[in-house]
Amino acid sequence: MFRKLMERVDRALGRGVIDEDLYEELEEALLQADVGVRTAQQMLEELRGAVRSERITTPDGIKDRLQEAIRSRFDQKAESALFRNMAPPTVYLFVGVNGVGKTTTIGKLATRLVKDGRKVVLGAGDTFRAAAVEQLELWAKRSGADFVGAQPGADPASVVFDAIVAGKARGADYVLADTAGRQHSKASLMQELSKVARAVEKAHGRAADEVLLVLDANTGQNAIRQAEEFTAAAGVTGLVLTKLDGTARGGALLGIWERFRIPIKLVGLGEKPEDLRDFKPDEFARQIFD
Ligand SMILES: Nc1nc2c(ncn2[C@@H]2O[C@H](COP(=O)(O)OP(=O)(O)O)[C@@H](O)[C@H]2O)c(=O)[nH]1
Ligand SMILES: [Mg+2]
Repeated sequence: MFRKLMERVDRALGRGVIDEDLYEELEEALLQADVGVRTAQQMLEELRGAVRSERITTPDGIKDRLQEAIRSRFDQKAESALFRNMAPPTVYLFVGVNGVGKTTTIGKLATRLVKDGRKVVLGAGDTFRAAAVEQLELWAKRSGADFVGAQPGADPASVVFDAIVAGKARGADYVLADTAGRQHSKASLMQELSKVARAVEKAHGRAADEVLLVLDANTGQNAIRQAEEFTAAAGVTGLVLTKLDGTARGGALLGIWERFRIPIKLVGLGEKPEDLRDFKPDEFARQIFD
């Protein structure tokens, strides 16, 4: 991740002089990595200030400082670990547009939780196509989670309701509920998500413990638009950024964090069960420079 950004930064720094051209190239590199204009400019301002006050003269010094600028942007005041409710089952609702990696993330998280000895129920709230239900069922089998399925076209809210009722009856620690990202309009998306939210409350007597918005890192600035719509529709409590393997565009994460201040909880680094990580600002900033 960020490989292209760092190639550009290295090239710019390779000349060995800190001048206006260098700052311009660094700004260009940040923009190319989908860091928004405002954020990129702020980071460059910070960098200029640090170069002056800390008398930074070398490319390595600049690089360290840029890394620090990225890391400090992510200093999450809000809790970034997934919330675990002391009154089980803890319920996570996964939302996001089609293809971002909701189902895969649920599968990966189920794998992790089951490995940790938790009892997990997966709810197939994406009832749009039979294949979507089967995909989640396969993840349930692979991970050792229980599965509450649905007929294609069934009401997503009632599937989520059933999954929570089953989770309670079976003494599950977690219920992870999938939803469909396909909607004809913003209005119908809101309607469906609020219906699902009501079903969670009805089944459980409380709201979902986390509403996790899944975003594909490859969509760049478009991810910001999705964040806008889903935060309005679904009361998102955390973000999951997928497909950070093999992309140069992790920079959108900075923009989303700056704008929404929703904690980033998980990142997806591939399609395999183990390709899920907690989001750690330090690690993220360090990886950028590997
Ligand atoms: N490379 C990569 N592929 C991913 C990742 N997460 C999901 N995918 C792939 O993205 C595609 C869509 O994922 P899916 O979970 O079906 O998305 P959904 O429609 O939001 O449920 C699938 O081919 C997944 O294997 C990731 O972190 N890295
Ligand atoms: Mg899916």
